[in-house]
Amino acid sequence: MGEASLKVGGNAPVSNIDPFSTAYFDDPYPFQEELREAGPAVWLSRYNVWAVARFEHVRAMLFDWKTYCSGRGVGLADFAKETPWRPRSILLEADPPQHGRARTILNRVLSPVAMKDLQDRFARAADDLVDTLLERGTFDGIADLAEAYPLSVFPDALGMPRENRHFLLPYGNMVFNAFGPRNELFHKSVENAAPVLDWLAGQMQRDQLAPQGFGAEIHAAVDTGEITAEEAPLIVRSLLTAGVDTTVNGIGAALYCLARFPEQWDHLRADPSLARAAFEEAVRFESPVQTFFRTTTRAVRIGDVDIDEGQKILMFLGAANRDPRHWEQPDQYDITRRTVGHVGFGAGIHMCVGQMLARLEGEVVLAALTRKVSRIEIVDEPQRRYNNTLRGLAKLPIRLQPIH
Ligand code: OVM
Repeated sequence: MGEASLKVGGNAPVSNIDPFSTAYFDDPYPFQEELREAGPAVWLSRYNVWAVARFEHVRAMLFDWKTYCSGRGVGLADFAKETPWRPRSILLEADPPQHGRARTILNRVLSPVAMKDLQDRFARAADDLVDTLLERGTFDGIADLAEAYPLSVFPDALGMPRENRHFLLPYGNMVFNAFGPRNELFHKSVENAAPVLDWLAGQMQRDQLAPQGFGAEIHAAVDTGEITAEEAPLIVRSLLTAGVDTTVNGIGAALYCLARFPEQWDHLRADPSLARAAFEEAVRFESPVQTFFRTTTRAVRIGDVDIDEGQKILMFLGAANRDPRHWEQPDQYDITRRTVGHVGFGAGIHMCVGQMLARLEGEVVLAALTRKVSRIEIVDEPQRRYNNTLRGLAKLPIRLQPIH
């Protein structure tokens, strides 16, 4: 730290902060503050990319897809210069007009109306899980709740067969690491990639998906001519990739917040209608998806910093969500806060297409807890899970105190 004020290459602040290091993951907040304070855009000398960490500029980038494209990848690798490690996503790693065709399908499959049909089933699954966990009393809030819940509802909603669901978490861990540099974290997560990728190749296909579910609905769009038979499996892949680890870390974040800030838990118990707001604030506060890159399609100026065409810019969603230029007391978890506008789900044309599903899952889990639990206690040291993109815990030992 301390180098951020050093100016090289004209008007650009420079920093040697490594946002993909364990020191950063252990406590990102001083680093994020340094990046926000250094300037509207900061040159990251370790990776030769730009960093944007202020809310105003992250938000502007997310809305300006023409200037800040996704088609050259949303990770560190520039697809114009190197071959993607997996076939490019036609949703996440695409620009209009291709992006729009895939997006239209998923907008429909994951629409608010579609979520209504899932509501009762999802709420019942949350109730059942919390009942089981209350009987145990003490358990791991990550494995036994934050992971167990999405795994109990999402694969069924997608229409996956029962076997091989254990591949979902390692696959997600791999992809989200792969948005970062080829560091030790990445190499470790792809060590055993072959069986995972073999499973994935099959699981994307039509004949591997139940006749009812998100997967079947995506493939049905081939019959109507909306998408090609080559595109459908890739759109299913987007759900397999983005549908589990994200919600795991969202629910984990909410649980960790409510366990750490008991006055917020008491407030939620007193007014359970705040369950959705409590989840949303956890997404702002922890920002489970910390960063994504864009690539400039032309020379641009961000604030007073000049940036060339073809440059990678790392958007710090988590830093933007705690920027004191935009948020009052950003480092406080406050379930009554107006969270609208946070960029935890992104913004603009790529804004999380599964956000309604994520919120449904988060809400029913927190609502089930408020109905049955009086106290959430952390009983042992939480352990962080390191990932180049995702922020969350590996372990959260907790004890639930039942009501009565
Ligand atoms: C995709 C994809 C993968 C990872 C994340 C994501 C957060 C999408 O393959 O389309 O969105």
